[in-house]
Amino acid sequence: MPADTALLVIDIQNDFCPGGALAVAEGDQIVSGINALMDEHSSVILTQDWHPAGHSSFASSHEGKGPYELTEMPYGPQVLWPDHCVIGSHGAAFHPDLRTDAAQMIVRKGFRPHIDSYSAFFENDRSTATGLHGYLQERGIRSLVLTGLATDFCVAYSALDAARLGYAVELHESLCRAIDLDGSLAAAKSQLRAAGVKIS
Ligand code: VGL
Ligand code: ZN
Repeated sequence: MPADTALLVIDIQNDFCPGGALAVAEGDQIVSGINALMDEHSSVILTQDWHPAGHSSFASSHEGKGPYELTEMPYGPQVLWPDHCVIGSHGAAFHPDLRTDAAQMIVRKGFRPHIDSYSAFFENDRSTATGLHGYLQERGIRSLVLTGLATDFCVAYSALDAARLGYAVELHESLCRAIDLDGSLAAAKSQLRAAGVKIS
């Protein structure tokens, strides 16, 4: 891979794998393929969903609401999730087989109590930056390969932001797995295609 291409690995954490709090079906089955892909990239970046206890994206923080219901946040509609990826917990840790040693940068997101963050670039208010764009610019990265969990949430939001910021974006669908809530996977894929993201 050219030196201006980076591999961005989204949220390969215990809570998104079978047995975890917000398990994505087959989430663990992509780990070895992602590890192998790391060998082809000179720049590897991981993201880690990283929420304080009582986070506003947790259904348990909203009386009368259950997981996977929608609520209205000051920044717009927000899906409510089971408690997951609580800072420092086993669920927030990377899957034990992920080659974290190969990563040069780990971006943590969702740590502000009142804003969720799906994208590796911007929180769900769409304006609070994580700092990843500045990091990539300073390293001269212009093209991104995305893999990880979940295809229709954190991977899709990251890919859409990356495309909007001007990166060439390729998403390896076989190295992603989806939550697929009420057609969210099909909706995400059509948005990704419309944004010029290459789905391979
Ligand atoms: C994610 C829901 C809540 C993801 C993170 O990684 O796709 N989904 N937090
Ligand atoms: Zn989360």
